[in-house]
Amino acid sequence: DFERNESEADRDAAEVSDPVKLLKMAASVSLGVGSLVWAEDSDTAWIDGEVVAVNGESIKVLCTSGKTVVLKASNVYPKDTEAPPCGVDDMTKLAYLHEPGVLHNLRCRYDINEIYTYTGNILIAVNPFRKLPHLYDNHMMAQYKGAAFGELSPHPFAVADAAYRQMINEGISQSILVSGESGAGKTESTKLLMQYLAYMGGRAVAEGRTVEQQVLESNPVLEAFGNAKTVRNNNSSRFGKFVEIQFDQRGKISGAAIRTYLLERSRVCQVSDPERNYHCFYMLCAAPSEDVQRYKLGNPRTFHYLNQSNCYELDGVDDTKEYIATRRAMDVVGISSEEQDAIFRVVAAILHLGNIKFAKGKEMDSSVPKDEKSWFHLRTAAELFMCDAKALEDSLCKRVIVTRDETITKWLDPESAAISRDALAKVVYSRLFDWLVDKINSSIGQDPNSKFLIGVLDIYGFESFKTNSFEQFCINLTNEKLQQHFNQHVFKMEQEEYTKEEINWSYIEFIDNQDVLDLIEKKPGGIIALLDEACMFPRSTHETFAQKLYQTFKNHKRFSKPKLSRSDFTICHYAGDVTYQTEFFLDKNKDYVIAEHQALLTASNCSFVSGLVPPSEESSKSSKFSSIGSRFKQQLQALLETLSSTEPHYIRCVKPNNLLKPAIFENSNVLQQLRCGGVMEAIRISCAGFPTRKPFYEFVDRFGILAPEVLDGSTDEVIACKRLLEKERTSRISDW
Ligand code: AOV
Ligand code: MG
Repeated sequence: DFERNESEADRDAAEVSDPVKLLKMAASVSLGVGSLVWAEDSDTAWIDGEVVAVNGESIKVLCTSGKTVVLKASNVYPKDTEAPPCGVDDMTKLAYLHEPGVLHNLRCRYDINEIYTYTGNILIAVNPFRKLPHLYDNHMMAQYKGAAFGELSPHPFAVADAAYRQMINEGISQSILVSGESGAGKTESTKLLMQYLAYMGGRAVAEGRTVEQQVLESNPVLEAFGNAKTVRNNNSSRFGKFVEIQFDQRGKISGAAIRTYLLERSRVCQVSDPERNYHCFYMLCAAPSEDVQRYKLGNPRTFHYLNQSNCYELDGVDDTKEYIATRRAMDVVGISSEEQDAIFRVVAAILHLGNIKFAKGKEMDSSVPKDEKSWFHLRTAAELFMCDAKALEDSLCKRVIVTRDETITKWLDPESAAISRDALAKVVYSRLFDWLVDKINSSIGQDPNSKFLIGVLDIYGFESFKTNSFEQFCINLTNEKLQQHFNQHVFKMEQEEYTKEEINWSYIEFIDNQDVLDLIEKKPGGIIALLDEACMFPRSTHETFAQKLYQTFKNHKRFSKPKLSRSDFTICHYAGDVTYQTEFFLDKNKDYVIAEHQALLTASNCSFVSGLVPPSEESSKSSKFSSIGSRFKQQLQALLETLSSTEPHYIRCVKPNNLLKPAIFENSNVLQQLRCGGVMEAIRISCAGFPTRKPFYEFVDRFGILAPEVLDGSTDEVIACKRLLEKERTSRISDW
């Protein structure tokens, strides 16, 4: 590494905290008339052109689009004229590691279907939105097996292979963290990683249901129940997932554990056009007719939980086939046919439940099923849940209040009864999902003697929508935590590299987001703690909660109150500001089963249904409060502890456009993702030091012309480089 001398490094030390300056420094070559450059552009982010005039700090550029612009020098970067037209497979091979260079490189590669690129050890994957089967077949896996990292084209297989070999050679557990926004390709990448690990760690013998087959087949099962079409992705995972694959001494897969995080519950009852509810509902409606009859289903358009949106079918997806495939996958992961029957009975019961409408009853403020149709759906739901129809009606329309001296039965008005119905549907569905995860885990089995593992994390990326609720709050907390982990790791890797080459790196800093984490999860006093407090205090509303936040964090530099709002708050996240609406925070944070629902399900004649609500929770009638936020925080804590004990590898997925179409690469969109995913930050850290790394022979090749006399052909490259540098220094001094 020769790019700069010490005095320059000293000078830079004072400026390292400014990323723009840093990037600029990394590209510190003087621009003159005729220089080929990248100029900042409001439409395309960056446009290339040629400098036609320089006037102090302002530079005039003739762009390739034909227009001429005058820009400040800080908005113009030199263009890498040596990079091959089809790009380089590792960003660190670029002569200038700046934003336009990185973007241009990704784009050139994407145009020729090279969707994978490294930035050092990080793999960037740009979603092709088209099938590229040749990239992932057995032949490909065989090629990557044992190949040195960086030798073949960048690929998830290479990352998985590096993890696997590091685990075997050094005996250290590994993790592969896949991130990116919705639809960027996290789940697809995760499946490729699992496919490769199953290939490497599988047993050659065909045992029927091998552990690795079960691990792979857990994907379609969890996707059927936990994925749905959203505006951002036709197969969007509505939960986070960490799959831990355990290996024995010989490197063979000996067990696995799947942890899931925060399934989106609201979707079960509420779908907005053009999204869909969870895939399993449509699959079951499209099942072979004997199954449709058995579960008393029919056209999905007749169910309230599905017909709130006009979308029923997905392009290129046949729900009948999916149903059969899901059943087969359930067989493989060890779900018996009786259990499968119970699962689909519950799914069907939820659809019938959703069709029960309520009208005013005889008593004041009471409710009854509205019409004969509603009565029919109520009876059918009860039948499918295998519980008493009257008990179901009561649990939806009444509440029993136990006071010190008496028990009072209170009616619910039609509106409250509908809320009660939806609460039941959500609880049953989320418990069903948890049951599936538990079942898959116990049937795959854990290996208590496993020496090491490889964990694969597929978790929701940073979210910032027009309205952001509790879910976004939790998702963004996850991303803050992972970002901290990522920064610390990238920083550590840089340090190690420098120590190896005996280079002083003490001037490199990185931005730590500990202050945001404290704001959210500090105990006591953080936002989650204040939310829990509000949930336990009966008279709190979202407005009193917001007031409390405003008071507490008045002077916090990561927190602010939007001017025209009485209950929103804004957090300044590492990836940008997000304003949260507190309206449903309190409700969504409370985790409990309504006692009447608990009693209803417990009394079911179907042990599967009663098993969904274990009796230990019967005490939920008491005011004992369990918080989703706090539990999620603990889950994250445990996840990060696991991750810290592993050697991490990173895959950053990028979504090239929001149309979900091939061959469209939107510059600004991609840049935003590179920034949010920490790729730019990783590059920044790298730029703070010695970003350009050239092998010795290239250096001699490029600069040998400056002092041809030091090269006598016989000297080795390292000595030749040293001589070249010494020669260069003495000639500079004599120039003075
Ligand atoms: P996500 O997991 O990142 O979103 P997916 O992995 O589901 O995104 O990818 C979205 C869609 O992009 C897939 O259904 C494929 O159609 C396509 N796709 C992604 N990667 C590839 C690939 N390597 N080759 C071909 N097509 C691909 V979300 O779960 O919404 O955050 O919550
Ligand atoms: Mg996904």
